[in-house]
Amino acid sequence: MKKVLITGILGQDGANMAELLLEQGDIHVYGMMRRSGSPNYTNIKKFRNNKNFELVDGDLSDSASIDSLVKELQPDYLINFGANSFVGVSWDVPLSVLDVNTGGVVRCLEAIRKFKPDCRFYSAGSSEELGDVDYSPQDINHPIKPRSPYGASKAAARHMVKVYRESYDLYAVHSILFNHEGTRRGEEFVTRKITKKVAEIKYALDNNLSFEPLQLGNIDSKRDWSDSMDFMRGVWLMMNQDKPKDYVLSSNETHSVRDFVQRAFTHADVPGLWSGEGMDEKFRVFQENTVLAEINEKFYRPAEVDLLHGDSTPAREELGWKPEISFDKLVESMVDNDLAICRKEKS
Ligand code: NDP
Ligand code: GDR
Repeated sequence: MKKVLITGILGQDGANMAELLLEQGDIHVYGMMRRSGSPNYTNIKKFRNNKNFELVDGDLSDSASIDSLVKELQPDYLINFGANSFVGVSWDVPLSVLDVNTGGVVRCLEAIRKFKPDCRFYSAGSSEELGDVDYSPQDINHPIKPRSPYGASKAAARHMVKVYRESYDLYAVHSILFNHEGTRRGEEFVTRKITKKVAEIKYALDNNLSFEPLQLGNIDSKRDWSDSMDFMRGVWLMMNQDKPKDYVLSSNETHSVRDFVQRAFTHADVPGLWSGEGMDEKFRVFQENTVLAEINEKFYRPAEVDLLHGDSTPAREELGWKPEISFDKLVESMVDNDLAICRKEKS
């Protein structure tokens, strides 16, 4: 039975990848989590008791813990989804971001080099590495021009993966993942923040309750959003080729935050329109004055990546990968999920 060690197991991608691999029935998944704080097991509750699943302790900022996991478990694959992944806070804790996102990758590579050199390594790179974009759509050859400590930390990780791959002949991949979301998405990211609030507002309107509008920062920023499950299939394909190669995964479409808001409210049967300008722009119920969403300066970032639009043609042609979940379906599934959670919580 193949052994796969996944870091960041309680996050979105770690849980989705574990679910995908466990469905195959012949893979043993070790999910690495930090034992500190108060862990949230929501994302893994569906498979936590699967006989082929085991939680293990480790911290990407601690070399000893990564070394001993690789030495003892002897994994065939190490898929590194653990990270300080929220771009917005990366200005507040830049050194911690660098330590976990770059140092963590080097710690994994070192552990593999020392204790299991044939273990295949996956590093989750990001479209945030491209940052100040030169052209659209962006492919794997796009210059690296990060705009945040997070983006810079991932760019440095990318260089380290290349160095280790070439120096030690490791099967190590650092792919560029554009934004990917879903029902396991953390609530601080804009898509989930929107769908959660849409559900709360819908419930309030249906029950004649008062509510606070959704508050957002830069609604003009554009992202290439996909469903995380589609990406997990792509990552697994990348990990099972004859030779390691870095690919872009993206939907090849781009949508603004403003557009996401409109679609999410429309799907919840609360159609509305954006009106006004700049900081005074508001999203109101169609032909009414009720404000559903507004701008709050607090959610702006010190520097922004204005436009992300990927080109994943090589992954589609060479890996035979293609996303199955459209942007509309993604928004709808996230809204439906949050409506159900909201109703359950209030009942
Ligand atoms: P999440 O934030 O949902 O999950 C990240 C996980 O990493 C969390 O569970 C967190 O654990 C864990 N973690 C944080 N610090 C450490 C540490 N020091 N040691 C061990 N684990 C740690 O991210 P996603 O699942 O969305 O993303 C997965 C990976 O893909 C990340 O590397 C992210 O940067 C990258 N990526 C994601 C994209 C996306 O759109 N989702 C796009 C491009 C790249 P805890 O629960 O304890 O906080
Ligand atoms: P991003 O995702 O920074 O692209 O990083 P996020 O959802 O946080 O932001 C997307 C865009 O929305 C704008 N925005 C807001 N964002 C948040 N979080 N909250 C708000 O209130 C808000 N208002 C507007 C942001 O400014 C931004 O332009 C994600 C993460 O998963 C990274 O780990 C990953 O590498 C990249 O995607 C690709």
